[in-house]
Amino acid sequence: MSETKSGYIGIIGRPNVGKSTLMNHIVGQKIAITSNKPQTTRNIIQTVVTKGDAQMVFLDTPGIHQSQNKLGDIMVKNAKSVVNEADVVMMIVEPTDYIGAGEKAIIAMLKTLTIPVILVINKVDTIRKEEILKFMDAYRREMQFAKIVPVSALKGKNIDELVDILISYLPKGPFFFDKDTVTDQTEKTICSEIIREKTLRFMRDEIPHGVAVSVDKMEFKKGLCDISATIVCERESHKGMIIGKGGSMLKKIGTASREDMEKMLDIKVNLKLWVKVRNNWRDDEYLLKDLGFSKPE
Ligand SMILES: Nc1nc2c(ncn2[C@@H]2O[C@H](COP(=O)(O)OP(=O)(O)OP(=O)(O)O)[C@@H](O)[C@H]2O)c(=O)[nH]1
Ligand SMILES: [Mg+2]
Repeated sequence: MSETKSGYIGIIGRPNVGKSTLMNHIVGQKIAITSNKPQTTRNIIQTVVTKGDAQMVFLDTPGIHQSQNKLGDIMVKNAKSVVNEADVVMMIVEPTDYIGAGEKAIIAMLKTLTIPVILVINKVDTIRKEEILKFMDAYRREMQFAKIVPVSALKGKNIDELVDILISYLPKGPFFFDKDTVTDQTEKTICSEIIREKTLRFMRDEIPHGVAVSVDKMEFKKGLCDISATIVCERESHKGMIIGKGGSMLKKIGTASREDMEKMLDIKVNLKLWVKVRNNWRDDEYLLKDLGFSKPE
């Protein structure tokens, strides 16, 4: 038998740089939700990709940002904690030669590590080809990365090359998971995230940031799955907007969510949505825990 390689790959970076899009593309399935608003990912999401004799365990993380509430603190702590479990780290950035304070703070943290750090310059579909070298140089001056790889997660550009590079940095060792394992996310969690993604897509900025979703019931019957879920928001006024005129917004969120759930579960879904107000839940330790958010040990 040939020797196998396996390892954990931490994906870190500022919010909205395309971490979840990149992980979904590599795993070939939509596991993590994505949106054009920052702070979309709230938990560490694990996916497993087995390719030949190599097994990669990706850890997608919340974007590292200046947190404004307890939820933000938990998100950032969780994101930073993955570097302690990872065998390789990928720092994802946008294509620019302006390296801001946010990136610099992440780089300072990465400089303390002894594991290989690969810089991935994402979204290269948005720039002219000639600019890439300039951006690579700007980052090279900040830190000695093991590799700098330009990609487009959205267009799937240079991703196979990135995967081969990641495999080359994996330590030798047995697989951690069975070859068919894809993620640690349960169907229930993915369903609640789908609903949050639709509120991110359809609602104005401040509302989705204060939204959490819990799936209260998920029951498979003959050819059908009954799902009940609650959208938790921070204010009565937000509740009104989430429900919309005559329930129109909630219907829109529900229909789009149901379509995605049916695709994922491959079964007809009957979705019931409720909206509840929990004042300031993002700063309430008890409610945060209740909604499944906890700090790493
Ligand atoms: N043009 C372009 N857009 C991209 C690319 N990759 C991601 N995006 C877009 O960037 C936005 C953010 O993507 P996400 O994958 O949600 O970013 P993230 O880093 O996971 O964000 P957080 O979870 O908030 O930290 C979305 O609108 C994506 O469609 C890319 O290669 N090219
Ligand atoms: Mg994300």
